[in-house]
Amino acid sequence: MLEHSMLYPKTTLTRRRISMDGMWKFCLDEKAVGEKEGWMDGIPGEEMIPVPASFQDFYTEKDIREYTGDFWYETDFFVPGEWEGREILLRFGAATHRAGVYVNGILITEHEGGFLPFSADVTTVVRYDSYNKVVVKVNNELNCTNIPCGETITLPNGKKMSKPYFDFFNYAGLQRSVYLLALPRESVVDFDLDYAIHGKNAEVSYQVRTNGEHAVQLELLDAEGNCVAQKDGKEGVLYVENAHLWQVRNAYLYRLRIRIMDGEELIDEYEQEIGIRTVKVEGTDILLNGEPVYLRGFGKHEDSDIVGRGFNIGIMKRDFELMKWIGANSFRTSHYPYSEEIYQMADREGFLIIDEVPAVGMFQSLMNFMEASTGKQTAFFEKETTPVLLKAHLRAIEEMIARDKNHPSVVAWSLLNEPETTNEAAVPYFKEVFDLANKLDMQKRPRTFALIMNSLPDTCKCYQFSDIIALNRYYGWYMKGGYEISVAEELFRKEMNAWKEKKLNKPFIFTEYGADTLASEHKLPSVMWSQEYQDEYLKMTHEVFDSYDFIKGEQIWNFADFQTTEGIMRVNGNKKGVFTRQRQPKDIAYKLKERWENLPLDYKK
Ligand code: GCB
Repeated sequence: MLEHSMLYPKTTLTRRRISMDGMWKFCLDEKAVGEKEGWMDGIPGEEMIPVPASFQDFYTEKDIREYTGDFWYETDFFVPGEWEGREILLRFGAATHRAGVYVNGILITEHEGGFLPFSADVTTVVRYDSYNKVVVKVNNELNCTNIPCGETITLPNGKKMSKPYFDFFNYAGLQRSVYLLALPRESVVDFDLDYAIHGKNAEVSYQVRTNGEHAVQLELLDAEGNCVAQKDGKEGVLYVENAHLWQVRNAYLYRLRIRIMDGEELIDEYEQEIGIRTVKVEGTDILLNGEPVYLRGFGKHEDSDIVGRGFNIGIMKRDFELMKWIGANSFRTSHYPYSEEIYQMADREGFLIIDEVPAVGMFQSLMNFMEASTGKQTAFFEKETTPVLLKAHLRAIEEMIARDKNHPSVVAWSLLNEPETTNEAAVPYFKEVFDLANKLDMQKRPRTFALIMNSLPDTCKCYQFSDIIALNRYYGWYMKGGYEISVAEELFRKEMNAWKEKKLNKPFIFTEYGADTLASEHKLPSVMWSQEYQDEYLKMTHEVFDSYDFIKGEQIWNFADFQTTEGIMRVNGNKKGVFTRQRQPKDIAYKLKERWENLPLDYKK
């Protein structure tokens, strides 16, 4: 069980939250001398940097952009005297990829994993009615004992460098908001919900976890603030008459209020918006509220100019506007859980999320996207260090599910992206990963993983674990692109026919397909990289999708162009975006809009 609550930080009658976002002191630690030189009491220099943000793209020096190793942040925070007697926490939305938090010189907590929140309990070390110092040592090295996987090399000139086994730039830092929190000593720690719909009415089953013995009360408020159901006790069922269901692109949110009471006295109060909906896989259908849905949308990234992977509230807004404009209804949080605010927005806008844990890079290659198409196999899960990796992976799943389980938008868990599955050693690894997700999720949402190009009907040893089979396929791009596209189509259909013959009776979705396209290039007749070729590629691919009844969704790669490691296969990043990195449409956006606006929600019912 996780030591700290993963609930989103909020101010309520009993809780206080102060944002610590802003300019923090910043310092690279090239020689790894920070601890020895006592940086936990204060870091050297006067350099300041924004939080939240990735540190890489602010600077003009390449040595900073590519910097790999330890780097430190520092700021001061004031703790009001009236908070004495409460639990005082510093809550980090994310620190990529690992961090140690020092307050007033004392190491309070360490956290591994760069895309999920953690808290430092500073109750016993803070000074009240005065300023306190927080120093955070962050490290962005990649290895194969943590996710995402990769390696760190040292160049002959002594500089370290990240070598990701994945295709996005290794942005790092305090990339999400930091909050100072004051909580009651006895508080709501966690809650789980599950839904059942009976005609016009609904049942909301719940379990609340607190860290004390006092009584718990629940209230469910409708959008107007009227209480529509209430119940006492840490476990039970809320009965809702004439329930408004949370529907695709037509969300209705209730507000769940959880209180801990000592007789008439309020000890703690926590509130969260929730949506009443069910999710289920039945045969080859994905059912929302019992009705089949066809997914259309994107694999995305948290990625934008200047702030890198730092949470950017303006980009979030623009992305949702573009997704609405184009007629999308879903996205996958490739390749890591996104900032919590993005799920809140999806809850409001009625988007379906496939929530992905940062288990990417489990096909050992610096160019996995290319090499998987050549049939290359790597014995990734046979390493001596695999048990250590598995532990980190399971921990990330636990944190992700704890953080995201109560968002109505989250309809499936993606537990790995493009792992090596052609070797028996993967099987026990997968079993643990899939079993844990099922155990932790009260709603038992469908689980999936994205299959890489060499995970084929006759080579993949792990697809049986998936409730939804999710394929990443690039026929006509990495395989037989350009004038050979007719061969690509044949090979694609051959693969789909082989899946069909397996009669798996499960829904298939495409979690990736796409072609790199430069917004600047037009060419008639088409060549690869031109906008015309992106169109041809999609026409072919969509025709294949439309030919198979069991294909129940398409999430194109990628929503927008994004930054990657530099190399001969990437032109200042990956250019498979339907939109540019600045969030303007390529030509294909208009074609996709036409297709998606005309596909019924229950397409292939
Ligand atoms: C993939 C990966 C994704 C890459 C993409 C590509 O299979 O899952 O991270 O960016 O291919 O464009 O090569």
